[in-house]
Amino acid sequence: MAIRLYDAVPSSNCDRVKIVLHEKGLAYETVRIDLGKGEQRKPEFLELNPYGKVPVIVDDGKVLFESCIINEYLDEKYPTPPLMPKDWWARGRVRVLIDYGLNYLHAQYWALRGELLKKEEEREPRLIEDTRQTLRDLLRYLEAEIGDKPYFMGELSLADIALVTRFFRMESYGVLPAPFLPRLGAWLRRMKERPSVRATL
Ligand SMILES: N[C@@H](CCC(=O)N[C@@H](CS)C(=O)NCC(=O)O)C(=O)O
Repeated sequence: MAIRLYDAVPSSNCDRVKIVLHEKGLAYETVRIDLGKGEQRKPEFLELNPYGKVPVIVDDGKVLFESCIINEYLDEKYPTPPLMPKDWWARGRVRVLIDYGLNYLHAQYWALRGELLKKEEEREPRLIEDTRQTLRDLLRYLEAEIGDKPYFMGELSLADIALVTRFFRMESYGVLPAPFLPRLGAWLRRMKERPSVRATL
């Protein structure tokens, strides 16, 4: 039975799971949740995910939510091609990089997003520019971390996949490209060329 994915469009959190499904060549069917209509708060959806958020997957009748947890599950259950390094420390690093790019940056990212979602006349241009700059400064850590490697851990891993959907948004919010983040720029171009990413984004 194909994996069922409850998704929404657009949703960078759902895209993160779709990229892993594509990388692994796994068949899946989607059930579209209309977030604008509040379908994620319906009792039948809350039974699947009490957080009231997509993505959710059902695999062999078993339910999972939270995109990064789903991705680790998919990688463990369907190990080809592997998307986590074998080394224990390197596995920890994958999780640290994901935490940095998604959680540590979240407040600034969310503030910028909130400002850009306002009507143009209600936006504060100074706040937008300052927040973009703060985010660029926070990204210096990831710039140093990727170094001259094609992917964060050398080979493609769940870190690249978790971060790329957030980076797409950052690009559309004007955070990237930045002259002092050339390696992240090159990594993003490399990620965009992957069939899994092209099929998803
Ligand atoms: N940490 C969650 C975040 C999921 C999330 O925020 N999903 C958004 C769509 S991208 C959502 O369902 N929002 C609906 C809502 O908050 O009401 C994950 O990684 O899966």
